Amino acid sequence: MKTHDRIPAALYIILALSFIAIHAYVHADDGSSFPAEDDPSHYTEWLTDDLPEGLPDAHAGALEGGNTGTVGDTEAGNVLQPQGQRDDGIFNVPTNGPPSPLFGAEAFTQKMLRFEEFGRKRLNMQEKNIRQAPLYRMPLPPPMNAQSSPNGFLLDYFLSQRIWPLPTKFANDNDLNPWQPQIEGFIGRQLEAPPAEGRPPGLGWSHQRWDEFTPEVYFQTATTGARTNGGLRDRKQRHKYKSGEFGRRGLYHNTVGTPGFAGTTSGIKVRFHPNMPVQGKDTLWTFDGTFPPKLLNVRYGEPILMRHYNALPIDVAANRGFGVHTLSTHEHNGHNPAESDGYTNAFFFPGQFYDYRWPITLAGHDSINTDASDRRSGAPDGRGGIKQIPGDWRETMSTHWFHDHMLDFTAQNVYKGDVAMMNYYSALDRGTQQPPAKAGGLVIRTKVRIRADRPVIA
Ligand SMILES: [Cu+2]
Repeated sequence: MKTHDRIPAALYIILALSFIAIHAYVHADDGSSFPAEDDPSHYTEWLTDDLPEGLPDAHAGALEGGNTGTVGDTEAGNVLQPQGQRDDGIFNVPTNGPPSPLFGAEAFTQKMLRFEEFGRKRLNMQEKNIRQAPLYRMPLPPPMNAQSSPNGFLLDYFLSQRIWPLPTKFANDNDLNPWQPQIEGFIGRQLEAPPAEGRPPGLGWSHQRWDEFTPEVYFQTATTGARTNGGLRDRKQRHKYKSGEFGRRGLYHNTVGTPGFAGTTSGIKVRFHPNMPVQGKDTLWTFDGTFPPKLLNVRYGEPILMRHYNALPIDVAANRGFGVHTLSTHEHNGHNPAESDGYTNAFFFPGQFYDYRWPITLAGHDSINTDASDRRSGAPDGRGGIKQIPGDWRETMSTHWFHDHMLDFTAQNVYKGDVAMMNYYSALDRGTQQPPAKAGGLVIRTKVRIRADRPVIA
């Protein structure tokens, strides 16, 4: 007698019902269903044996170009040549070269730059005219040559435009990579309709539960070579250089500490100390390509979209021997769906963008406090109150960062500068940093100002 003959009929019914329930749950939202056979992202069996013969490298196509098309090209551009990186013929990680010169810079002899906010714009996908194409829109400015990044002034103008084309659930392959001619010219062959968005195609890479976590705010940025800050985000700073320590008499009103930088980051060059040299476009790659380093402020329960452009050199060897020009961005420790989380090999090329949609939900969104009745689970509502959200308040997070996650190059690209800070605001922040107006009928105010630019001990 086989085992299943002994299973009572009631159990069959329970099994059948639970299967239907699970099935219904999976299909309740289109984002959770499985990609069909003809979908480019359809799942294949896990492969645990040796890889089949003739399989292209994971990075095939990503490292073409350069003078010789080999790693020798990146070595040639490196300041520290291979022989200078070796000790007695042994390659000593990381460089075994001499320590970096300090150019006479001493500790605590400069003012530290404050983070510069990306700033966010409202995105209302229900808005009446939102689908209307702008009358004029400048495309992503192309670089002068394959070894360059776009002109900074043009790039700033480009980034200040409203988001277009609109973000979509599926990766955008209607529009083409605007740098197609420059890329073709460099690699010496035609590309077959290279898409504008680098997010892989198909249901498997579409934004999960897009209708439920539609982005309400967005910002646009480009990872690009180091350049002088053009003040693109001055008006995006929430303090507007008018309040607190950023206000007229505040410690940070002047961003650099020398004349000409009152209430602006315009003119700030990418360098670590006034004595040190300004970093070149091939030595540092940052968000916007500028200093100060960037900060993103988000609120729980407010899904946000980052349209991330890759404005790095087309020539993979134009990196001074360090870092790779393909990008994949990871929001470190966020509760984000895989397609927006710097997933292995979901990377994008120069000229392309990638829409990262971060739902900014509490862990346990679907299983704990689902009716959002717990006052501790929430976010500032912008009016001094709390907007309650589902999920587990004990999982509330605050200080994050996001960074490049390119397979095999994460360390290099992070060290190269492709990092940004991120603050999560929650119900635990109470929406205000002010102390209670009165404590026991007594108002106590202290005013402490530490002047970092003046030594306390002479
Ligand atoms: Cu990380």
